Amino acid sequence: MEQEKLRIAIQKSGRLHDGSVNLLKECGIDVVNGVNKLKTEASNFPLEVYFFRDDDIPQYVEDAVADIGIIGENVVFESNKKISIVEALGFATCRLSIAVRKGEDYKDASFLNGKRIATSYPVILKKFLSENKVNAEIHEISGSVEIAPGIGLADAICDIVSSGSTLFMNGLQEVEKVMQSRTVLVKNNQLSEGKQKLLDKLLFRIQSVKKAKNNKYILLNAPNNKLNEIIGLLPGMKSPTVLPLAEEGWSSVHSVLNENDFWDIIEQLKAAGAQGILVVPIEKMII
Ligand code: PRT
Ligand code: ZN
Repeated sequence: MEQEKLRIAIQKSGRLHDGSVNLLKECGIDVVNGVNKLKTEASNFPLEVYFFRDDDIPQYVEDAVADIGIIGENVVFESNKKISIVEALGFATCRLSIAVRKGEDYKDASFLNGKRIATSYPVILKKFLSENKVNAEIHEISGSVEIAPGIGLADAICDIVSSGSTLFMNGLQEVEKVMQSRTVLVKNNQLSEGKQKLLDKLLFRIQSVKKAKNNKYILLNAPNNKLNEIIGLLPGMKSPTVLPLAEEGWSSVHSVLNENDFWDIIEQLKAAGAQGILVVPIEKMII
């Protein structure tokens, strides 16, 4: 019997394309470049890769044209399809915000009452407005939302923001954060047992890659009389590895540090007498 394959839908081109292909690559899955193709196959994992517009992916995953997909949470919530989020992927993070013309005296959402708001996200915006008891007119437009206030098409916009420079360049100020959006892996709700197993295998790899990115491998030299203090500063996966150095009275200490605690702990290690500190990226982390 032919082996079952998992079908993943990723963005054909755009902000999520490279991140999606890179993630698969980091998981040890080679995807032949398929920019002009609808579909390609991984050479070393039972995976078929489909290239779609991101907005179409929720429907295709719900309809089981693809089993899983990579999209922004903004698209997941806007589409309202019966699919499930399985994992946040940690790239192309952004937020969906409301912005008004610079200089407007905006105090709270009641400012938006009776106003026209241009957006490509009518579903999410409608929910926000009703939660905030605002009665505004929603103008759905599909691109270049940020120019709408400037050309008199709207009084406000609700759009994706990442650095904020698009708003700035269009004379707008961000006034409400409607949602934070991460890029996520989604799945069809009725995966066969075989496909779920393949997904679990892929997820295990994705989680190992994510953990590795959040952690660094650290090597340092410690005078033996400071060893206990230095080891006490290192969380490590279990406990640090300690090896004697050729020079009497010194040891080499190896451990793993979380990115978030990194600078704090390095300072403390130096203060405690650690020397020759080396910090190296970790490729995969299996725990
Ligand atoms: O052709 P297709 O439909 O597949 O692509 P698309 O044009 O709809 O999507 P694309 O590639 O622009 O974005 C895909 C996903 O990336 C979005 O659904 C978000 O989840 C995520 N993402 C992350 C962003 C941004 N950052 C982003 N900055 N999507 C859009 N933008 C746009 C935003 O619309 C605005 O025009 O960038 C501008 C704002 O950026 P700053 O940096 O100036 O604030
Ligand atoms: Zn799109």
